[in-house]
Amino acid sequence: LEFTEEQEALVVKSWNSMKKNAAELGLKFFLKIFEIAPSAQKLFSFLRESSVPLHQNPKLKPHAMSVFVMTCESAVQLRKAGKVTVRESTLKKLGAVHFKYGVVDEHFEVTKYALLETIKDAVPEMWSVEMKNAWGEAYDHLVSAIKTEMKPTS
Ligand code: HEM
Ligand code: ISQ
Repeated sequence: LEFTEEQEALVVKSWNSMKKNAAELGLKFFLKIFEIAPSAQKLFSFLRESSVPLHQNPKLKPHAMSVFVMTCESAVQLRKAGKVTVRESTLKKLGAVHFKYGVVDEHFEVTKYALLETIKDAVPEMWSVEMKNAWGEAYDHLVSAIKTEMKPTS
């Protein structure tokens, strides 16, 4: 099953419309994850070690945005190359970090759900089953690429 130009367009179009509100979007994304899986909050060192409330944490927005940006980039790569083509070194780093911090399959599932809900709330007028599936597929491919590198560094 290939990733179509239409699917790529749905992802890119919605991201272009959402990114103006990056700060709000990032906070909502995090809050949705922690609403479903409160214990996931403990995984993030910059939240554990912080004395300011969640919404004032300076690392929150850039971190949350990296998930949106990388998923959007994966949609482009899937259409162009039929697979996720994140740089080898980036993928190794991502795999190692997520392994080290104890991220498991359930976290990836909750995060997928939260990502899709956040997009739905951000661009309700654009939202459709096709858009949901396009973002979902791009996310799934990115996650399986990260998972292949989730092992201890020797
Ligand atoms: C760190 C992206 C899924 C938890 C990171 C970093 C990136 C990233 C870019 C920073 C890595 C670095 O330090 O260089 C992604 C992407 C994901 C994903 C693209 C899925 C497509 C998840 C999930 C969880 C998670 C499902 C758990 C709910 C973490 C944690 C860190 C991290 C705990 C380390 C944060 C710290 O420095 O304390 N992720 N992530 N990630 N991610 Fe993810
Ligand atoms: C996963 N990895 C890093 C940062 C994140 C921010 C929000 C939601 C998920 C994340």
